[in-house]
Amino acid sequence: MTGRVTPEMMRQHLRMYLVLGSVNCIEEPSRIVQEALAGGVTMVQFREKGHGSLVGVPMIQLARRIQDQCRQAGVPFIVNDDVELALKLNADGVHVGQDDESAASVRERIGNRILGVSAHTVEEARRAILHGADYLGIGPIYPTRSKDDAKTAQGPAILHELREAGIHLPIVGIGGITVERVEEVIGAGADGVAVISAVTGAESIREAVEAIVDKSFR
Ligand code: 3NM
Repeated sequence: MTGRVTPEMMRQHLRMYLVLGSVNCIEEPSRIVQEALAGGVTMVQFREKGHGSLVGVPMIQLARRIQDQCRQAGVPFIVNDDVELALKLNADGVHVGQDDESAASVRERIGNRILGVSAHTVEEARRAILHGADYLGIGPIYPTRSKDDAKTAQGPAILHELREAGIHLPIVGIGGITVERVEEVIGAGADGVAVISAVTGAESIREAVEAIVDKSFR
């Protein structure tokens, strides 16, 4: 593998970041991924979490299917909170939260693969950067129903606060982001938006992605 992803490349990958697992999908997840890729999704995170989520072989099979789709589309495939799975699949990266394995330890294990870290405060953001994060996931920006243990929504002000505190690492906003809210999130300092329900619950997956991509250009 070549070196670490550059901040410029990372910002492009973050523009329209689709996060999903089987529990977020009312239809076949790989069909949602296919339509989303056709609409211009720039990165995909496999997040198989929550009540009723797959484990074992079915979980790995789904991950592989989505990874193949991403590979064909030339879009990075990131695994949420499962370094072992990411290494087994040779995924493009890993995303971890504050309650998961420490970012420093994940960085050591994944080499130059992309490392995303969820942060909620300036202090957490600074620590994640020291530990080798390539991007920060900041949320929830708005109230969300897609994460059981989500914290209180912080509003877009947290993005301003981080930028004003001198945090220049690429940032993606997450939590309750809809097509209508994309401009506010980008305007507050995010490089892109990470969404689950705005895409997985859309009547037309492809059109929802196209609308978000359209608005996430600065
Ligand atoms: N992480 P939706 S909020 C996976 O705050 C996730 O870190 C969050 O789903 C965080 O786009 C969230 O449907 C759920 O609100 C995002």
